[in-house]
Amino acid sequence: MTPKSRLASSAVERYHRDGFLFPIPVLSPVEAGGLRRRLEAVEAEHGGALRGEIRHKPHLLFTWLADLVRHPAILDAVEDVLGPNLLAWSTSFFIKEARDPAYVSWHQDATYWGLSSPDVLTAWVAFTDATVENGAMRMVPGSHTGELEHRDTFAPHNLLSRGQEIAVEVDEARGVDVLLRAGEMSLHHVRMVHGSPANRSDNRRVGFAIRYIPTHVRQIAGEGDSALLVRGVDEYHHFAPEQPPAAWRRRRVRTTPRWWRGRRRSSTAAPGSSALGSDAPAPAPGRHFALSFTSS
Ligand SMILES: O=C(O)CCC(=O)C(=O)O
Repeated sequence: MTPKSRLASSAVERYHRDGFLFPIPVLSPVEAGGLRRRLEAVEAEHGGALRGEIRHKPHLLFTWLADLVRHPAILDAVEDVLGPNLLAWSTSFFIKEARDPAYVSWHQDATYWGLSSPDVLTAWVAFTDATVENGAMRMVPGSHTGELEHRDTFAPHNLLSRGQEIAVEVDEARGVDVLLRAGEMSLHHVRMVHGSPANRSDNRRVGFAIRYIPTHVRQIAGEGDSALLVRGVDEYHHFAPEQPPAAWRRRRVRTTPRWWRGRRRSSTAAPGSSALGSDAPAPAPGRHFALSFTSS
């Protein structure tokens, strides 16, 4: 059974005070195990680690990830923080293999995403347990109130695309380990100072980061950004509407009454344009359906 995840008002207050919240149970262990197996099947099909375009917004490629970004338990919690009208702006896996030197330097997401408002959060969904040994994220409580200077390092084992890191001293002793069981998630604010060390364990650590924004947020760093409406209505149309994978659309059509289908189409219509990336380079418009692999 899917756990319930409406947040208590004290939990929402804690999120606003600390800038993060965990653990929030959103998937059953069986669901989490199923998602991990799906990921590993894709990895096997592609000869190992996810590379290239599959790494950017994979929820637009795979139905099981499209379902995950719209999972009611995840969206209920996100809605309690960001309100009822929600876009999934970006997704990516953060995977650390067993004994992997890969790490994530201390950083704030806000500094390189170009979004108009700090009303942005990440839901980090654990496909495996996240422990101190396997490199769970660490967060500095209350560090989300301002933006700090960053520098690009391009350090070889840094999982961030430019190895960006905070250019001033971070009080690491205040860092909190975000420990999760498979199927739980954490939420973190777009200005949260966070990072994660290498995996010293014999097991892989897999997290799926979903970046949610309310529909009023705009992209101010460039033209032509896009996002997927996952709950409510988009009355702003600041982002070109993205399409979920084809199989997902087919299933929705089968289960949705005819009168409602017409309403949905017209209420989400907006001018189309190309996509702008988050941490990864911008993909070419329409590339999602040019790739040749199974989408579910
Ligand atoms: O998974 C990690 O270790 C880091 C993830 C991260 O930096 C993020 O989701 O913003």
